Amino acid sequence: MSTIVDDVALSEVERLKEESLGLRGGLAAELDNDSSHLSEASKQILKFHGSYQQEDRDLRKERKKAGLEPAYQFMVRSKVPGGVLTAAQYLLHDRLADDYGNGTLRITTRQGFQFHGVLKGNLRRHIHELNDALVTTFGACGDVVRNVVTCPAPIAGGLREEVIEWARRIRDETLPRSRAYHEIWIEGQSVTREEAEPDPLYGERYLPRKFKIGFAFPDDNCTDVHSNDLGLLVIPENGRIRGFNVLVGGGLGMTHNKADTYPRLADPLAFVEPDELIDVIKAVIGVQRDYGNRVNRRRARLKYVLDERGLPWFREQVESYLGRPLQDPLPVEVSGIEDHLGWHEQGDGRWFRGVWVENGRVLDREGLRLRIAIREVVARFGADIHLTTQQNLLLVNIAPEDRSAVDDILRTHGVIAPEELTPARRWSMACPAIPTCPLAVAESERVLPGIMDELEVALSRIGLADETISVRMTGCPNGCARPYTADLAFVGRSLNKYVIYVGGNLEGTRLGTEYASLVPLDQLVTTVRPLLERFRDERREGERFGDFWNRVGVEPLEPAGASR
Ligand code: SRM
Ligand code: SF4
Repeated sequence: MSTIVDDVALSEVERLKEESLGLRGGLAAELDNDSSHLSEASKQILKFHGSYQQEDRDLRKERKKAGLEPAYQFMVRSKVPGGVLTAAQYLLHDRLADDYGNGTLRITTRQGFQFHGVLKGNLRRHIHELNDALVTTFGACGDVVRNVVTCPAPIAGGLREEVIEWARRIRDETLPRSRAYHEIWIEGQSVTREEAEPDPLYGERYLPRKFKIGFAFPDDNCTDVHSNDLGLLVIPENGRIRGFNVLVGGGLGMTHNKADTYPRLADPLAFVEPDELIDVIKAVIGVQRDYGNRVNRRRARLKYVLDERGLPWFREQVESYLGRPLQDPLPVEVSGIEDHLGWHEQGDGRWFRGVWVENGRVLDREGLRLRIAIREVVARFGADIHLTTQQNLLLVNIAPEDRSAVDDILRTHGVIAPEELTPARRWSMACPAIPTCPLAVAESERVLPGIMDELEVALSRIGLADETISVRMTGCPNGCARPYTADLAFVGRSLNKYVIYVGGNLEGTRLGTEYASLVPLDQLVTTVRPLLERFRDERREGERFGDFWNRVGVEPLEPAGASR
């Protein structure tokens, strides 16, 4: 396998991966020692196993002052292709949130569940128990293929089940070959090995960076397919899958003030028939493995290989790895999106109910006992749980006669029905940010509900209460809640200050542009208000907020604090 970089210049993570002997390193031994946290090297390797070392940032100052070490804790992420969990798997997640986590479950923007607040001493048991229920965390994080996303809604004749099977197949085909995960978490060993198992797909250094794969349907891009390194647009024909348009080079992460990092949407590369899909995916991964940047992790995603070398070069490489020419992509693009909330027939006599989960946090708090409600529905009616990439969940396989009982349970526990939400809140998302995310420079999940309260008042006064606008917020520019494809986004810039983006769209086919920077949290809505008013006054019939500002063009404001 050819690598394009000089070994001397490799980033530190590259060395760690190579020396870890198949993702083992010293992790097993460190899990058994008395320390509350891991070494730098083991922290990196742990990511591949689906967990991140974090600290409770709310306690940082106080503990530092008291001369204490940080309040170390771990985030554990389960990898669930298409977000599909059986009732039993969900109930296990629910129990583990209490047994080892902080009592909440976080639905992620890639259809996984995250546990926060797990202590090191509980990590082995936690991950072991998930595996007992056939839920893996292997590859949920790290420089490998991440959770494969696809529409989780069981829509009759919608080919969804078939595509979920494809997502599972891709997971199986792209799981690292190393037995390290099995040894550490399932067998509970502390052994070290002399050598790693050969891994034809990943080699010894795995990929230069995380690699994301997602499916979508032309009329339903509920997964934001263009934000993936490798997007697969299903081409349906007469009730079957004719093939897939392969899109390459999506990714949203960027760093403020580093112009050579930026969000990018995936470009169409080729049309592939179902029987060649796995080979093409492996060829694309192979090119990224061999040509992706292993020196600078900020520039290591596939999108930069594409921009540096061009799509024609990339296509030639994929063809050469594949050993045959690719067909041109079909002229099919995304044209719609669904959030799958509320009641829908499955076509097999049963129903599913999409439940809105504010910023993906399944919790119990005053006025809302969401975890209890979901647990009760799952336990009583055997409902399976499907997670969406908008951080919501679907209660699946409900008998028609049980629908009103399900509604009663949800209502009595304070769960808001989707039709009671304003469209803006219904389509809003925030990343976790503070207190768990070490990269957050500003709040997100904890402040978006308040911002939405303010925005709703403004929208109502302006006469836009029923307007569908996607609003997304993140605590830093990494883009975890996909802010750059939203109609309106607030991206953390520094403590309590945000960059405002406008002009993306609900369908996820366009990036927004920067409108204002360094806007204090308490001025976000007032800063956006003139944009809403002008939209109301000058929009074309049926035009959406993001479409309007994309057509008209935004003139960026001077940064707040600079002379205006
Ligand atoms: Fe993310 C890093 C949370 C989806 C781009 N992301 C992180 C970490 C692990 C912080 C860290 O590295 O220490 C965050 C943990 C926060 C916490 O406390 O839990 C984190 N990312 C999340 C989740 C939970 C956000 C959410 O609101 O659900 C999502 C988990 C998905 C999953 O189940 O796998 C999540 N992250 C995304 C997405 C959206 C997507 O994939 O559709 C993106 C943008 C798309 C992309 O990858 O380009 C995203 N996360 C990043 C980046 C920037 C990567 C880059 O290319 O620059 C980082 C930072 C990094 O990797 O260095 C990051
Ligand atoms: Fe953390 Fe930034 Fe991702 Fe939010 S966007 S979870 S702050 S890395």
